[in-house]
Amino acid sequence: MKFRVPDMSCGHCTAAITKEITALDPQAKVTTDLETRTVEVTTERPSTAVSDAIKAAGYESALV
Ligand SMILES: [Cu+2]
Repeated sequence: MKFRVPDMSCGHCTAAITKEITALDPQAKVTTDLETRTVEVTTERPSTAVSDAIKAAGYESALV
């Protein structure tokens, strides 16, 4: 699944988002792209749980 995270603007943001998603699912594969402000996540968890984790990091997201 892939999310657009408009306010993700630097390495601090990507680290915070990756940390929260990994807390949700330690097996998750997280790839962030600052250029397109997207986060690609490979996980068994539902997208709603992942977007909640991104929100917990302090960011709004939309499923792409
Ligand atoms: Cu940042």
